[in-house]
Amino acid sequence: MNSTKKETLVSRHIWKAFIPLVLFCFSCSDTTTPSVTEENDEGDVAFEAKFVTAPASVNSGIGPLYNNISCASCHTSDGRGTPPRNGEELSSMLFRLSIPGTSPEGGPNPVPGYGGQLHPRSTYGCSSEGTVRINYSEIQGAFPDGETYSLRQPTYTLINNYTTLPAGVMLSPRVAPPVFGLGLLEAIPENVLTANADETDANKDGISGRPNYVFDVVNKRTAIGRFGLKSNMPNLRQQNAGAYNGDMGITTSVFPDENSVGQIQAIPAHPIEVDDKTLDAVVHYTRTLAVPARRNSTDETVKRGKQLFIEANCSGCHTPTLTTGSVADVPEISNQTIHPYTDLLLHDLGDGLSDGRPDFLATGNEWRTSPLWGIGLTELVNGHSNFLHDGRARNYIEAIMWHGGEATNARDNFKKMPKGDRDAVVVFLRSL
Ligand code: HEC
Ligand code: HEC
Ligand SMILES: [Ca+2]
Ligand SMILES: [Ca+2]
Ligand SMILES: [Ca+2]
Repeated sequence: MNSTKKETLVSRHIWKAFIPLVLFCFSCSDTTTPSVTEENDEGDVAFEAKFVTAPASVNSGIGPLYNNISCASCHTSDGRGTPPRNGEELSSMLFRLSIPGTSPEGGPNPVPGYGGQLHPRSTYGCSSEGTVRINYSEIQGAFPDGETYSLRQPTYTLINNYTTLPAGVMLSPRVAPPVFGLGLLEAIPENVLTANADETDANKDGISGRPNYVFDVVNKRTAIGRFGLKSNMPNLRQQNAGAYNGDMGITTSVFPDENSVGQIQAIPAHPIEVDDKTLDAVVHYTRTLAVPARRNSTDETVKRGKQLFIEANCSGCHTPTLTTGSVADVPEISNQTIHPYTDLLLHDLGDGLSDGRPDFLATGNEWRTSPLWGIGLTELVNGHSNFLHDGRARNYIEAIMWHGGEATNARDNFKKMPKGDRDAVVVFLRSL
């Protein structure tokens, strides 16, 4: 990797509260000290900015309906959120909503009075749309050698709804994922993604990943999906503008209308709340936030764990290596060999993980392969190890044992491993 290209990658900021030192590379072959550009400082500040009720002189216009007040309040330290613990309110987890059918763009069909997302918080003049009660039950399991594990099965019930819900409302729980390395994922050429797809499972390995195709609202056309937990967003600009609008009630040029569809009468007309300069800075920030460096990659157990990960065919979806294309004006992310451990494709992971809610082409059972880079720092940075789309898994083993559907063979290969090998896979994941 060309080291001069990397100098503008923001590394100082990621996971900054904990480890301001190591975070410089994707391929982990050199030790360039990263610096931060002015544009990224602006994006960094904007990512953390806490919005307040209008009118205010800065960061004005939260809501009237919203989930949280800043990007960083959900993407904690640029890492991941959690489901609420004992009696806490929803904070870094949100619920997408829809009814059967599709929107004119082919996306989820919004719920009358609620739109496409549940908004538990509101400013004065509007009501909270409701919240979700989460109950967990435990499903006991055991490995052939007798070691036990327990899977936490959630049930979600929409409660305190401000107005009648139509029949057939579908809920999709989603916890905020980490936000580093995304520019590199955006820079993977589309033909690389489609080349990894195998929708009819021609090679008969039980894995039939396929791309999602979603709606690009700026260019008004269908585009391959890359972001969001069902690859339901085409690019970072739309993803970030969508987050401002959907998660915070902040309008931009991309989404100029407030999200408070059912209570629109409560809001006087007003100019957009975040201008293009700030939106562009946030996009640049999420595009250039560096991936944490690998740790212990030459350790013997880590190497064995990686080998086992490949032999079990975890790598059939969690693709270890990809190459980015050229991105105009962003040399930092162009033509890089990366190790994201994702194919960005949709895979049916079985009924156990299903949310039962389609999202463009994704069925309820299908999810985007989670990138595994950086996952090993979750506990250090976020203080927990809640994995999967709704944070139900409490550790790596539970995350793996929830895999079903196309990942059944890989999961069973893991399940059959002797304990020492299972531990080595976890040690490998912790090194990412
Ligand atoms: C209420 C919590 C919450 C807030 C606030 C929030 N996000 Fe997110 N973010 C999420 C969730 C949940 C997802 C996954 C969404 C999905 O699957 O549709 C996500 C996804 C993303 C992604 C895509 C990550 C990936 O791996 O595909 C980016 C980028 C992102 N958010 C940026 C932002 C920015 C920028 C802001 C502030 C403008 C923001 N988010 C505010 C919860 C939040
Ligand atoms: C058929 C494709 C496929 C295979 C094979 C597969 N995975 Fe996954 N993996 C996924 C998808 C899709 C998700 C996201 C599921 C969700 O969020 O509900 C995921 C999520 C994960 C997560 C949680 C990531 C996070 O950020 O929350 C871990 C850890 C993981 N996989 C490890 C493994 C290991 C280890 C194996 C091999 C034993 C494996 N996976 C095999 C597709 C696959
Ligand atoms: Ca607003
Ligand atoms: Ca709503
Ligand atoms: Ca296949």
